[in-house]
Amino acid sequence: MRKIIHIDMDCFFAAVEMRDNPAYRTVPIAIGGSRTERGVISTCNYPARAFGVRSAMPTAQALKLCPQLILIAGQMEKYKAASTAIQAIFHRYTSLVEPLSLDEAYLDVSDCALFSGSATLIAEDIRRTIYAETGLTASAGVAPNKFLAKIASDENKPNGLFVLPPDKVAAFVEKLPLRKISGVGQKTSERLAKLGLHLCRDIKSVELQLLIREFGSYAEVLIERSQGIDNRPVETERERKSIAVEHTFSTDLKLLSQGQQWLQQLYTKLHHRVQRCEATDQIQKIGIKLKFQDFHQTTIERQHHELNFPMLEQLLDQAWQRGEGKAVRLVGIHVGLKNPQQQAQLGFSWD
Ligand code: TTP
Ligand code: MG
Repeated sequence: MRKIIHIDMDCFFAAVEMRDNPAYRTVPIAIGGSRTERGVISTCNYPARAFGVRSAMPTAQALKLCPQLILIAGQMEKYKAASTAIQAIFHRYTSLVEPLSLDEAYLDVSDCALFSGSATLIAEDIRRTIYAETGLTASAGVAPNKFLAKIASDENKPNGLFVLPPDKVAAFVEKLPLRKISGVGQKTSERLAKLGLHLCRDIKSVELQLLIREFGSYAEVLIERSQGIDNRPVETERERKSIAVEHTFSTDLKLLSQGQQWLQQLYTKLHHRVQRCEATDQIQKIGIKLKFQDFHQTTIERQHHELNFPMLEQLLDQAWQRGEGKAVRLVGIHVGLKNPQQQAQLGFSWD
């Protein structure tokens, strides 16, 4: 049984601004784009959230909800410095740290001997240390896997801790809304609701074949997560060898032109993810994967140092021909990243 901690800083960018300017601490503030040029809010503090202001909301809408909202342009350098500081703190407890973004990470503390191995006490110590050294508050979730730890860190936000011990998992997931499962967005959630599925416990009553027909390979994730199962390891950035996105179609694609349309969407998604992982400089190859209607799959890769759409189109064409007329049930694209030694030589490091 593993012990995973998920740490997520509270209203991160806004918290940095409140720390550095006491006048901001009790009034609603938001970090983000201007009111005139169709800006959007990056984040806001909790007083602003009381008015309904949220991340990714157009600034104009935020100002309607909260006219006295103080808008701050934000300084990414300051947020990056705070991020580096918290990542360094994580590494004092374990080397198994997986950063998810500037303000979030998973830690696998299964083998951490501090505090007699109590993940709860380790999490409290991490929160205390972060506050002492950066003046910022963090929330933490402790659970037997990444999926549950991430949900747990949200339970007592801000500045809170939530521990989900293994013997409480079954009861906890029973009542958990399916949309808490990562990957269940608006669309999937609506499709689930149409089938009468709202909570994790509802999945148990559905025929496996129906789930597979409706959700393709994602059915497996739904079944596992809804039982509180998540065997994904905590992967340190150094171990990450590739970044991939893929899509399983509800109806198999017969035409290459349909594949090309999907490729555009997948490309946008992958591009975004590579940027989020700050991996743009680490790309070594790009590739494509197709799974055919008979479940056979094929992969083609090319050495290349950047994401390149025309090259992916070419690879799609080649891979499609390998199917010799078979319909395609899944398209995936990925980038291969430089190996850890090469990354270290480039000075790539979080610690
Ligand atoms: P989050 O952890 O999603 O949000 P948060 O830390 O501001 O608030 P919470 O207390 O709910 O955790 O994101 C971390 C930072 O990433 C956030 O401070 C600003 C940035 N961000 C954006 O720029 N745009 C976005 O849409 C989101 C969600 C976050
Ligand atoms: Mg946060």
